[in-house]
Amino acid sequence: MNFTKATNSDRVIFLIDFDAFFASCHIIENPSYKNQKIAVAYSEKFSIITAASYAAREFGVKAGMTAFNALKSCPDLVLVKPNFSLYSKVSKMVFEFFHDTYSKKIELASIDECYLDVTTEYKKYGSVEKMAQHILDSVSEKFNITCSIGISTNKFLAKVSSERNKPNGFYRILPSEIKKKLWPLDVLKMFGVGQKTKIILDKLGIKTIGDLANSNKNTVIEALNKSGLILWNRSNGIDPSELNADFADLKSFGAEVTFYTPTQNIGELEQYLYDMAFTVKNKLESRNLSCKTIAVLIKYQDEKLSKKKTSMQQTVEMPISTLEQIFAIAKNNFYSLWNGAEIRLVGVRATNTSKEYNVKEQQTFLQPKKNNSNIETIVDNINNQINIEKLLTGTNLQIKIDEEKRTSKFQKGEFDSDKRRS
Ligand code: TTP
Ligand code: MG
Ligand code: MG
Repeated sequence: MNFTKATNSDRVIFLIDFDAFFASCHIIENPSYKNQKIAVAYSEKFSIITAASYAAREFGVKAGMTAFNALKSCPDLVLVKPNFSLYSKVSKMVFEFFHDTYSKKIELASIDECYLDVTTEYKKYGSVEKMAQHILDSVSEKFNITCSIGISTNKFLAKVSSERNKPNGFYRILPSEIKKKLWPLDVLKMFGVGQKTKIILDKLGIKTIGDLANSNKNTVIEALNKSGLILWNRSNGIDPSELNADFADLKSFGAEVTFYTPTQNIGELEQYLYDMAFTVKNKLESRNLSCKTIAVLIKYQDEKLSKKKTSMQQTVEMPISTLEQIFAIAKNNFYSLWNGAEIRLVGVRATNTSKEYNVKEQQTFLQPKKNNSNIETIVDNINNQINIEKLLTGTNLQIKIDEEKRTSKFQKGEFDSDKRRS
């Protein structure tokens, strides 16, 4: 195999992933958390840890554990309440810095990961490694958090490399090093190989990435169809995919969360919907925008179900921008969409944004002395448009949520009314 030709080894791609991201964001707000044993979770026994600092990881604390088990292995662990708008603010701020400072070719891959194509830019820094070190130093100096960098000639190899020298380090795989650095790894390390694919590959006697690379291409395609070809190519270091370098991504107004443990707990789901509506509202507010469309996205745990429709959006005639409005429409969409089965991912997104009419501005500008009645009017107008469920003003919202929780058909007797944050 001619790697040089097949992998277009002229490219220099970085995958930058923040270390212990959610936990690290809280250090920005509260510097005394630096190097401390902290984890992000609600302070309830069965709340799931979404991120753990590296200091906490030394005591066995891992994302995906319950707060209860984490405290058992690390009794002085500090649990920090999730703050989704903080995470998206930090992520946006650092990604913008990368875009302005290092490369215009940036693809945002998740809230804490981005690809940078630095094929031409690295020369200014003397070498690829010097540029990587420059990024690590700047992030830590400017933002008081750390990240790690995977470097290679394509996105797949950069992603695999990014996990090899965490935290606060970089790792590079050159095309000539694939045999030594990539092939010994378990196939599970490849993005796109989950337990189901692993079982199929196991049957073919494929355990490592090297096994896959050296197996018969057609046998793998027969077993896994199109994804078989992609995986076989990647195991051989081939990934021609370009960066989806549309910086407009930063201008999208969404938030989503993936659950380590899939959930059908209505209290927990509503809590996340509420937090995400809050993030969306803040994102709109920071650009002084309103929107007309709110979409909700669900991914079910059961793969058969995820093939069914998993997103629902609703467009209203009059632009909206308040938390109550966004949450109410998101909740509407959610209940129209959800079949009660276990959910792996849920997201809320605002589209159809505009500056032309901002409900909040109108309300304070036009009728400053009649705030409340104006809110009621706006809420009523929107209720008439969506015509499914009443939107509520802030005062009534919590009462309504509590009522619904008590009567929900999805409740299944497992809901603990104390679980929801107010
Ligand atoms: P990761 O980058 O996977 O993890 P991390 O940044 O906490 O740790 P590492 O240093 O190993 O990169 O995910 C980024 C954030 O996304 C993480 O801090 C919490 C959140 N997250 C979830 O909410 N659910 C999930 O299933 C995963 C994988 C992450
Ligand atoms: Mg990370
Ligand atoms: Mg990540």
